[in-house]
Amino acid sequence: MKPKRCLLIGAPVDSGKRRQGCMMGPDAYRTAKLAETVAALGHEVSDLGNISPATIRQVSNSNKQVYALPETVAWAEAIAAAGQEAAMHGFPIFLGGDHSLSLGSVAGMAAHASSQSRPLFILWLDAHTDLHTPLTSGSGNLHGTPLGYISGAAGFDAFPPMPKPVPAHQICMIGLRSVDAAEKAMLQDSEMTAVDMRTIDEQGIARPLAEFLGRVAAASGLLHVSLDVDFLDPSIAPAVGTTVPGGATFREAHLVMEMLGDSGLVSSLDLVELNPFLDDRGRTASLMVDLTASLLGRRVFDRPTQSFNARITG
Ligand code: 4U7
Ligand code: MN
Ligand code: MN
Ligand code: MN
Repeated sequence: MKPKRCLLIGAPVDSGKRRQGCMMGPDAYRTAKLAETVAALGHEVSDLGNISPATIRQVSNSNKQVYALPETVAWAEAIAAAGQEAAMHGFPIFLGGDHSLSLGSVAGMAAHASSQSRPLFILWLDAHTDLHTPLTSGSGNLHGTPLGYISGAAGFDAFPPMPKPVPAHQICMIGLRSVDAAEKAMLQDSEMTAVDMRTIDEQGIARPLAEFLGRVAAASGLLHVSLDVDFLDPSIAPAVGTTVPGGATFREAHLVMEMLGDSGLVSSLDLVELNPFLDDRGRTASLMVDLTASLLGRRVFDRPTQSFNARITG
């Protein structure tokens, strides 16, 4: 793999849901030696430290259930600005922080893609679809809304406008097993690719991923990957507030990251939803670091991947 300039952006945002702890995520990744691990693969790594939210302003919202909207908007503004700046200089890795982080990271990457006149594709590795809006969310937890925002849904007036909403056919979700009725309805007439765990059981995880990567490559797109800890099965990744049984296995998760790395298409990465307060001697943090290593080129043996992808899709 060509050496990258990896820029670690700590974003300890914890306002996207009521249960706290994701604020400790960036330091857990540092403790699990993320920077050292990535550097050992031959990449240049700079840890930019933790960013702070922008100024918190009062914002209006009609859904009284929504939790910590002003804080989450302030975080999104800061994360988008830091991300757009970092993308001009290297490969941003956002260390969350809960998944409301992506309200900022993807906005930043969308602005960057737009400045490069390249289409932005999104791979969402998650048990959930995160398609709610501040108007539709039943829980009021904004970590369940970033794909709504990214895809241009209504109800995000408090947030900076998405530079360019990501077209539905450029969004792929893999790992789904907890989807609300309202979200199912939103998916119904949408062109987003939604791969649930049953599809993975029946077809394997490589096939749908290779199909999506083929589309990214054909469009010369940039690819932002958002990895929610709850994509993984809770038996291997307990440190998350929203565990759902039946998630990706250790090897399924590594295979995804290896294929992403081999594709050479990934331009930015979110590591989100790690709650170190719920971890078991750091094993979830360490697994997330190892998955990042797989994305960035750690291999047992190198193999000709183009032919592998062709074999899977062909
Ligand atoms: B995560 C949920 F109701 N849909 O809106 C909601 F099931 O970032 C869950 O994927 C959201 O962890 C999960 O609160 C957000 C719920
Ligand atoms: Mn600069
Ligand atoms: Mn999520
Ligand atoms: Mn989730």
